[in-house]
Formats: sequence, structure tokens, C-alpha cells
Amino acid sequence: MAVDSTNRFDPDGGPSGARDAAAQPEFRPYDHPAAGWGAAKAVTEFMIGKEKEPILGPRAILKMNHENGGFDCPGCAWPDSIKGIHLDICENGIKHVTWEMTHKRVDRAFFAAHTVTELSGWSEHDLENQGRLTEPMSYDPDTDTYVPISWAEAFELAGRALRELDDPNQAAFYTSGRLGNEATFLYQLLARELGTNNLPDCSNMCHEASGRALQASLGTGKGTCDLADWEATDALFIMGVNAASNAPRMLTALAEADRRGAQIVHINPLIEAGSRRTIIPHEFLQMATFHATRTGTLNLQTRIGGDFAVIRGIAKAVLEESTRDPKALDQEFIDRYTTGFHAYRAKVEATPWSEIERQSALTEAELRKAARIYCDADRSIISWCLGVTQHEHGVDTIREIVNLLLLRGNLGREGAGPSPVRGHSNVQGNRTCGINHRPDPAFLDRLAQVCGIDPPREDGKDTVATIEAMHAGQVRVFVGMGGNFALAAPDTAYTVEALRRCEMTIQVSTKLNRSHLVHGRRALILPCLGRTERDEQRGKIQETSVEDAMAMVHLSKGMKKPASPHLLSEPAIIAGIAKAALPQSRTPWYHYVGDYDRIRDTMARVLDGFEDFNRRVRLPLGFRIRQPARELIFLTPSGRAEFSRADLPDTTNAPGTLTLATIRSHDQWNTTIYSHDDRYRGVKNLRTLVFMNAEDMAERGLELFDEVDITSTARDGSTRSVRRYQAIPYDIPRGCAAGYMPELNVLCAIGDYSTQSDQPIMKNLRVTIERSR
Ligand SMILES: Nc1nc2c(c(=O)[nH]1)N[C@H]1C(S)=C(S)[C@@H](COP(=O)(O)OP(=O)(O)OC[C@H]3O[C@@H](n4cnc5c(=O)[nH]c(N)nc54)[C@H](O)[C@@H]3O)O[C@H]1N2
Ligand SMILES: Nc1nc2c(c(=O)[nH]1)N[C@H]1C(S)=C(S)[C@@H](COP(=O)(O)OP(=O)(O)OC[C@H]3O[C@@H](n4cnc5c(=O)[nH]c(N)nc54)[C@H](O)[C@@H]3O)O[C@H]1N2
Ligand SMILES: [Mo]
Repeated sequence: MAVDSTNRFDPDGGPSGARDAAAQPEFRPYDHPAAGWGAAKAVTEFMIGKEKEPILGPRAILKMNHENGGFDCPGCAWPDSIKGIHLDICENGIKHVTWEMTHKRVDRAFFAAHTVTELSGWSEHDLENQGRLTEPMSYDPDTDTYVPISWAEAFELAGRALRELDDPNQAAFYTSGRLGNEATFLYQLLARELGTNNLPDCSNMCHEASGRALQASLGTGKGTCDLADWEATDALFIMGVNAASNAPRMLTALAEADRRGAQIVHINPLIEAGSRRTIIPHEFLQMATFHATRTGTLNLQTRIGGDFAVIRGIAKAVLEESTRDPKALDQEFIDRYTTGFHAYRAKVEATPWSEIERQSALTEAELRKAARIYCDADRSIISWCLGVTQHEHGVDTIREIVNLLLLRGNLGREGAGPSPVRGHSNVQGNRTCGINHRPDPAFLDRLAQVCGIDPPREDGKDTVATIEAMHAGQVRVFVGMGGNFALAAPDTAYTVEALRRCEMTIQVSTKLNRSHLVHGRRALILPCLGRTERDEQRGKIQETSVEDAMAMVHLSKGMKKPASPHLLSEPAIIAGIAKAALPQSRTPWYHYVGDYDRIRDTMARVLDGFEDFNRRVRLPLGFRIRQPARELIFLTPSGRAEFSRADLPDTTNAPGTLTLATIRSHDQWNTTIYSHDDRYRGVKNLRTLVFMNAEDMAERGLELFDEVDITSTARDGSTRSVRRYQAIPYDIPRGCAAGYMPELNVLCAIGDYSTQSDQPIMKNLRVTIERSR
């Protein structure tokens, strides 16, 4: 099979709108500190908007990430300051919130005026930029438009579609990671009471590898650090994360670490803005004086996919050092708390430096330098994001990270441990509260006992498996609880076709997006309240809880008047569907929705670590979920932390080919495209681009902005192409290339997911790049 796509969204190809045709692209390498004036200016422009209408007032900003009482910034999962900084905000968080708070509306008149076919030709930016959805809509094939429908009718349509399935496993319930904990709990209860574990989620494309690796090594699916650890550590290793754009409040932690004299090592094929200097996002005063703080001591520019070799190299240097200086290892910790050390040591010793250098594209000397930093530090944290997870060997790489930490006892004490940077603001909470296609039997037992249901025991389908099953006609009803499945998933053409084969697609959303236009035979758009909005049930304002990337659970309370009087909260929508789908259900769906405390009371009885939920979540900073590995209790088969001992795989590319990573620009939020700029990488008005090493470009006779076709070759030999992308010479190792998701999802074949994590290998596409004809 060969798929071809051009710049415009074509249903068989991919998304469009990568460039404003009237404006010329620009590229000028960025050498200013991250955050600072550029960010301040961007925020102001964004808040005022093209209509010159202030959207997010100072009052709302002051309520962001506040101690309990405000709303949790939906921008990312970085924890809130523990020191009570009352302005723990950033440029991208403000953009994110403002985007939700827009004054614009997508109402029935809008839908009547535009057919779905017409809207399909619009860009992603233009679709979302129409504003907030206002009332439930149902697709009418006769007019090819969405028409208004009452909530009661919408629930009945959804309920009937689910009731009429021959088998509950013909339904799939997708979650995007912003859903609050209470809605999450009800959502998984709906799926399981119906009889399926088909709960695909965005985590399947995000941190699945982290969960599996940490579970295998330490018996926990989460990192063990919190912000206090970040503030106490001596060395931070930051792998595969673009902090300045995707977790900007991390810049504060990096700058403070540098001021304290801690060492910071960045491991990334790109030298990202956040790895050099920053103006601390909330220290506005510094902007006036242009006082920037360093955010990095060493940049290790590895190949795409070279991380396993990097960590093995550091571990090898540490083990070699230990023959001269036994204190390089924490032998007492290793003996007392771990298993598998000797086999691991033998494996590392058997991995030659030449292979480590070839795989990592770094020299032995550079890796020894990193090892020196690691050995000199009493306490180290290793943190990572998608640059590590979205690879075939993501699980082995993260287990190698844990191995390295174990060597020096960097676990279960202040300032040390593994610390994955999660993505969506509540993606971690979703898992904690039951969104898992491979549920733990003990959890199901408690769910059965407390909720009086008989949950299915066999594994359900994850994201890729759901797409394949929709394609094959085995999943016939798709429910999307937030997110933008059509674009976020791999292999756009295949995913689009899969959604179109459904009998019914149901999208619970705040804004118009591609997933409403790529729909099943019948389709519903169910508009919900956003995180910033007041959620009132039976006269009482409701709060929902979220869990950040460091396992802190706290309340979020929206204050703003809802975008439309017809919006329902996510719990209310789930309850409405559940009542219609399960007429015999004994679950008190509407009783739950009447007061979220009641949902929390049930959750406290089902979920580990949620005892006394209603009281503890109301403490000023909320509460931290118990983390056994942090207490050196390992829920692994051996009862100890387990060293892994994988062989170092060969991840280098064949001559003539490149390895391409799909990444985010500064001005996007996953599939939401705010603008066509990428300030920290110096790009303006261009998204259909590919960053390449200058020598790789010269070899192909390419210069800045030359048009190229990119063709990926999947494991099954099939090819996929995008055309007329523009090449940009960039500081990136040879043989590597990078461009933006979701446009480039077209190139990621549905079958190309990791055999270790089932995650699509979105940062490891094998491509050829040649001049467009
Ligand atoms: N503003 C904003 N914030 C966001 C998001 C957003 O889209 N916009 N998305 C949210 C979500 S869901 C997530 S999961 C996170 C994502 O946060 P990131 O993980 O930062 O997301 P990406 O842009 O995909 O960038 C990955 C980084 O990995 C690097 N990289 C690529 N390949 C490799 C590799 O092989 N090895 C290493 N070491 N590095 C590599 C890239 O150069 C880039 O710096 O951010 C969250 N926060
Ligand atoms: N090639 C490639 N593909 C990727 C990635 C990559 O790095 N490369 N990254 C992957 C990752 S890490 C992730 S997390 C996924 C993201 O996948 P998703 O989570 O599915 O996508 P988003 O773009 O975050 O979803 C945006 C939509 O969410 C809806 N929304 C916003 N706020 C709310 C709300 O409060 N409630 C509800 N119900 N809806 C809301 C809006 O309608 C908006 O259009 O994409 C994955 N896809
Ligand atoms: Mo993510």
C-alpha cells in the first residue's frame, strides 16, 4: 500500500492548514533565553486577540494553579509550586486557558451554514478557532450537516446504539487526559458495567512505556519524585523533553537548581531553548533586567533512538569507576533492595564502547563526563518524556534508566529517583482512577464488590487495537471523551477510514475539531463544560479532582460562566449515556452527579490510596498518593527492585535513510494549532517543514526552504508520503530529522508500534527525503 498526501487535508491523506498562504515562512535561529519578554509579548497578543477583546482577565490568571480554590491549569501535568507561589503560571498555560475561554461560539446557525464536506476542507486552526460548541448536535446525512438535538434525544440515540450491540466489546471508550478523576471513575464504570475493558486512551501513545517499565522494575506505574525532590537534588538528567514549550513551569525548577549549584544534563538530539537559559516564568521583574538563569550544564546531543546507548554508556563508566573507587556504587542499597545486579553488570561489561558510541552518536569522553557528574552527585533525578517513550525500545530504555539509578541507590530518598514528565493535565489521574485496558484483577474485585457490578476480566483494546478493530468492523460504536482521535492517532488515512466504518461515533468536546468531521454512519457531538467553567449541580458548585505528574491529588474549581447554558458537565454526560445504555443499572448515576462528593465516597472505597478522599482532597495542597517504591516497598515478583539486562539493540538507520521524530511546535497543544510559528526554534509561518542536518541537506543538494517529499517505509514494507514539505538546516545529528505532529502522523503506519509497550513509534520513523519534483 502506498499513501500520498499533500498539504491540504484530504480524507485519505492528512491534515492541512500548515501555512497561511499569504505570508512567507521565516527561519532565524533563536538565541534568547526561554520565557522572558518573547513569552510576555506572546501572552499579551494572545490575550487581547485579533478582536482586541481581553478574554482572560487578571482575576482568572490569579486563580490558576492556586492552592485549593482555583482551577488547575489544563496546560500540562507539571505540579503546582509547593511553596505557595501564587502566580505559578506560564505563557503556554495562559494560551491554553484563553483558547478555552474564547468569546466565539459554534452554534446551530454555524452548523446550518456549513456542510461537513465543506468544513472538511478547513484547517485544524480554523476549525478550533470558531470557538466553543454550544449544544448537542447530531449528524444528518440528508443535508450533510450537524443539526441540533435535545440532550434527552442524544442520550437515547447513544444508549440505543450501545444497547443494540451483539457484544459489549463492539464498543470502545477513548479518554483524552484532561478528564477529571470523578468523571473518569464514572466513565470506566459505564464501560465495565456494560461489559467491556475497551478503554483506549491517549496514554497508549504517550507514557505507556513508562508505566510498563516502572511496573516491571519497581512495582509502580509512576515516578517516585515530587517537586521537593527536584528542589533538593544535586544532579538532574533531562531526556527527550522540550521543557520551554511543553512543561514551561519546569524551567523554574531548572533555574533554581542551577542557582543552587546542581548540575543539569540535557539528553536530546535538539538543543532546545529550555536547555540553556531562562527567565523564570513567574519572575516578571527579571524581564526588565534581562536577568537570565542557566538551565543546563551539559547538552548531550544523541541520535534519535540513541538513549538506551547513552544510559548504558553512563552505567558502564560508573561500573568501571567502581573498580577504582568502590563508593561509585551504593553496594549496601544494591544488596539490600535489588535483584539481578550481577547479570546486569555482566551485560554492561559485555557491551563494547565502540557500540555505545555508534548507537548514541556521542564519544566515550562525553559519556564519561556525564558519568562524572552522576558519580559526584549525592542525589540524582532522571526525568524523561516522549523522546524516550515513543520508540520500539522505550520500555528497555526506561528500565535502563532505573538500572542506572539503582547503581547509586538513587531511590526512596529525598532528591533522587525516576521522574517522568506526563503530558495531559490529568493523564496520570485517569490511570489511577481506572482507565486501563489491562486492569489489575484486585482493582476489578473491589469495583465488583463496592459497585455491585460484574466487570469483564479479559483485557480490552488499546488505541491501536481499537483502530484496527474499527477497521475490521469489530468495534462499531466509538465514544471519544475529549481529545481529537482522528488526528492524534497514527496512520491518519487508516484511522480516518476506521472511524468512518463505525455505526456511531460520539464525541464529547469543547471545540470543533477533525474528529467531528471524520465520523461514523451516525454521529453525535456532545458539548461539555471546560475546566475553567462553573459546574453547578442542584444549586451547589462542584469541584473535580486531578492528579499531577508527581502524584499530588487536588481540587479544581471553575469560576467562569459556562460558554452556553446548554452545556453539561462530563459526569452528567456520562450519567446520561449510562442511564440510556443500561436501563436496568442499579448504579445511582444521577445521584452521583447531584454531588461529586458522593462519587468521591465510592472512589475512596474502590481505589488504593484514596481513603478519606473527601477530607484529604480539601487540604490546602491536596494529598499525595502513597507510592510504595518511594518507601522502598517493591510490589514486584521478587519483592525487590529488579535490574533488567536487555541487549543494546541496533537502532541506527540504513544508509540513505533518516530517522524522523514527530514533535510539537511551541504554538500548538497536541492537535490544537494556535499559530504557524515555533518561536524557540526560530520558525515563523510554517508547519510543513522538516528539520535536517546541514550535511544531510547538502548531500541531497537542498537549501533552506527547498521543497521535499518525505516517504516512510513501514515494517511491513508499505510506504507513505507527504509532499512539498520545506527543509530547514538545523543543529541535529546526522541521519536524524524532525517535523511536526499531527501533520506527520500520516507517515506512521498503524502496524508500527512497539512490541514492548504497544505505543506507536512516533519518534522513530524510517524515511527517505528527496527534492519534490
Ligand atoms: N504547550 C504544550 N504543552 C504540552 C503539549 C503541547 O502539545 N503543547 N503536549 C502535552 C503532552 S500530551 C505531552 S505527552 C507532553 C509532550 O512533551 P515533549 O515530550 O516535550 O513533546 P515533543 O514535542 O513530542 O518533544 C519531545 C522532545 O524529544 C526530543 N526527541 C525526539 N526524539 C528523541 C530521541 O530519540 N531521544 C531524545 N532524548 N529526545 C528526542 C525532541 O527534540 C523534543 O525536544 O507535553 C504536554 N504539554
Ligand atoms: N505523530 C505523533 N502523534 C502523537 C504524538 C506525537 O508525539 N507524535 N503524541 C501523542 C500524545 S503524547 C498524545 S497525549 C495524544 C493526544 O491526543 P488527544 O488527547 O486525543 O488530543 P488533543 O489534541 O489533546 O485533544 C484536543 C481536543 O480536546 C477537546 N477538549 C479540550 N478541552 C476539553 C475538555 O475539558 N473536555 C473535553 N471533553 N474535551 C476537551 C477539544 O475539543 C480539542 O479539540 O496525541 C498523540 N499523537
Ligand atoms: Mo501526551
